[in-house]
Amino acid sequence: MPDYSVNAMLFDSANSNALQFFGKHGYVLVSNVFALEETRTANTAFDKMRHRFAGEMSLSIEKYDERICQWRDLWMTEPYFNDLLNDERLHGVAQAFMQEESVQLLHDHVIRKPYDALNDTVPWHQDFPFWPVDTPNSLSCWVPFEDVSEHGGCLEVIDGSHLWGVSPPVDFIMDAKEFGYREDIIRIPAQAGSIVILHSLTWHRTNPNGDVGTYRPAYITLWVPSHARYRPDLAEWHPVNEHVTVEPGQCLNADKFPRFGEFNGIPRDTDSNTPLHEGPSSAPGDMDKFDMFNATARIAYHIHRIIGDWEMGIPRKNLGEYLVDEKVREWIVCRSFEQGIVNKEKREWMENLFDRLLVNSSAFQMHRARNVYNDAYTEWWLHIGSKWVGLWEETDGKSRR
Ligand SMILES: O=C(O)CCC(=O)C(=O)O
Repeated sequence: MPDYSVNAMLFDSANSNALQFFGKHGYVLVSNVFALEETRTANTAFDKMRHRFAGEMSLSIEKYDERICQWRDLWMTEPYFNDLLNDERLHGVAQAFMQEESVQLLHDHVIRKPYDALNDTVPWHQDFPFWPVDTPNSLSCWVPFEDVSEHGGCLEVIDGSHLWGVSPPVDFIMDAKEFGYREDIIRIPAQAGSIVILHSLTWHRTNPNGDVGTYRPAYITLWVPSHARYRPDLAEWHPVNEHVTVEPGQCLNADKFPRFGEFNGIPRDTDSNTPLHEGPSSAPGDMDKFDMFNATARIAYHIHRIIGDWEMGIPRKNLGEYLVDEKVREWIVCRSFEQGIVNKEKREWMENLFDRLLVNSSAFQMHRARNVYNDAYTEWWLHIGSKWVGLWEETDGKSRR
């Protein structure tokens, strides 16, 4: 007996039954929104983009797919995705289920789970706590470009959990949330071209894709009401902040956060009865901690200290700048051997880890693409970073910055 049930409710539009279902369960599946031919065209556009990005990073597509599985802000650079975003069938659904006259895109992304490449669990989480806005009356639309079976890495939700309120953002790498056995876990298999709508407070995850020969590309758009107010303090780490040109408390700028529907321009709070969270438990400057929100900056800080630049007051570089530098790599290896942080037999493992970290940081810098599972970052912290931090704490009494 599986420890989940399988969703069997399909709706053919955002009709009143579908709205009622969404209000009760926090998710809904609207089928056949896009024709099969359209999803094939979408997949082809997406594949071309992946190949182009791999080429720009001088990687074979196989090597690229081993390390990269998430791409964001596609509408900004890829005409096909811009057309898709502007398709009324997509933003109209967001508008209908949010019951808002006007909605705004927070960002878009594709997550791909190929059976034979990067394919792991995206842990349980709510989406809203990751977003720098103040309105949990928000949602995401998840559009698979291939059929996704119940074993194919489909979305899995806790039924009705959007009514549980707002929890702090889940740190996927250091503190993944586990619920254990529950009777209300539902998997949502979906056909290519359907849309799964998820309330931004619904607890959800995806499992590894167990279907041989499938890739599970899903186009995900995240939507907030246009009157949502910008709250950078809730998610200072979030990459969308780089596109914001308004002040805290104002509505998001429509040039980078496309808006659909009539809007009077007035910021407003519809959820004043829902207490919000306080952001990640460690602050961005808290360099002795490690979490997924600030992992890149923290690793750059570790390297800054390991190679001695920190002590000499030399400004910190970004992670990619360190990792392309052979001298820096060698210095990290030698110093980590010297201090007994890493065993000398592990040189090859370290080189491989540097390569993986470099691909991840370059993919993000060049194309806003990443490995959603952050495994290289976690490995760095567990086997190198945390040991150096322990050493500094011993020698400093406390870490100086
Ligand atoms: O598509 C996936 O694998 C994960 C999607 C997800 O968790 C999300 O959109 O928040």
